[in-house]
Amino acid sequence: MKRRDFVKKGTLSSIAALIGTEVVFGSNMLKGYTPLALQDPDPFKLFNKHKDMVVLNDKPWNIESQAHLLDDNITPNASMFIRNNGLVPEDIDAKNWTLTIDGESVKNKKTYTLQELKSKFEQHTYQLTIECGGNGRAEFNPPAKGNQWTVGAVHCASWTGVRLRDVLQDAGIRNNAVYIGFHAVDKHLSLDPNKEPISRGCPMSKALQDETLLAFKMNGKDIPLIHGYPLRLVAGGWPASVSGKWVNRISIRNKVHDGTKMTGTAYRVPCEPVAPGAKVKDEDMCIIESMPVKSLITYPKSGAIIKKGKSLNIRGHAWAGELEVTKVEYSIDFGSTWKDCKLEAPANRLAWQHFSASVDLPKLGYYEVWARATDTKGNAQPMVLPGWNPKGYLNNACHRIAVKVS
Ligand SMILES: Nc1nc2c(c(=O)[nH]1)N[C@H]1C(S)=C(S)[C@@H](COP(=O)(O)O)O[C@H]1N2
Ligand SMILES: [Mo]
Repeated sequence: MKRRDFVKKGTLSSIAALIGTEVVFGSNMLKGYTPLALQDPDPFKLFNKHKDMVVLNDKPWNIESQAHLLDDNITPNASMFIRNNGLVPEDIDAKNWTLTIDGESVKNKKTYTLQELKSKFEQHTYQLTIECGGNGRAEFNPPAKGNQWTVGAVHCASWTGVRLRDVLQDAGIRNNAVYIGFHAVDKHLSLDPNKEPISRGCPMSKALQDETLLAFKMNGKDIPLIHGYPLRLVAGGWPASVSGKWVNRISIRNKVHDGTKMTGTAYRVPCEPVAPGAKVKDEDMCIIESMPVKSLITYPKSGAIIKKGKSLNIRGHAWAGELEVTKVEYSIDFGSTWKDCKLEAPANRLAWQHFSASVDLPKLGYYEVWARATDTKGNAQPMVLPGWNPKGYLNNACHRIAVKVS
């Protein structure tokens, strides 16, 4: 039973049990009245999140992680950031859930139950790095509107599902297909049923990759509601906005998908670099595809104090969108000199890679440890903010932590 129903039907003593103490003048409450203590949900309890997560917005829910919470190789639910454009759907009926494949370029429009998807197609599990296009937005100047993510809008969980490719091919893909677009059941903030909060997609080449899944499990369990239960599109390495949660329809399009947040300036950057603060025309903005190379020091937590004479063991993860990371280096002198970290191969394509190093800090005092990753094409993270863009996307500047030797 949902808490709200419980409160509606609840007796005074059950309400008291939920609040944890007696409601002193409770018998005066009107029938159906919900006490304030039960009106304002605690997001950490509601979504099973770590108490150090940072709430950026509650309507819609946007909750950021922090570097030190992302230390696990496979991100647990408790540390996964939440990004919503609309209202979290309630009353999900997984038993009667269906996925429809339609669009101009489908050969036969088809609808599958969740059970059919699970039994008809081979299942696959991949660890996939999913980073919000706006991760790092808080640093841009002039500032960009939108959630002020710092570094925590990224996760790499393990996703299990069927390949989108297998399902699209089962329905049949016409030769003129260029893009897919997802549709989901979350509601627009205006509650207007004709408006979708978000409906994005990707070119067929990305849709047909081995690792692009229609997932029904995350870290071996049902996907938590807030991350897309019961069915989620996952397209690792691309802006997380492509990975539609609560998906019930995928359209095979004969043109670039034109759903909500595909057009205008959403998830687009200037096709050519511009000066900070410049006005950019819509037609000069290009859709973000692969995310850029990036890394995060997840241990120790920034602010750590090290005993003199001890070396400092650092570790973290690095990822590079569609590419692999070939090198992670660290610097303790503000980027003047760099040394190699130990770097592991990814668990599979599009999974983040783990790095570690033993860092010698020569004398007492304050240091910063910076990390810099390089991808297979030789692109390295910039030491400071990369190209300014109107919406504050793609900040892949080197992550840094402060440490003190005392
Ligand atoms: N249906 C639906 N899917 C969605 C969104 C949404 O608002 N609705 N937000 C997108 C964006 S912008 C991001 S960054 C990711 C966030 O995924 P997470 O909340 O599981 O971390 O979901 C994407 N998929
Ligand atoms: Mo996002």
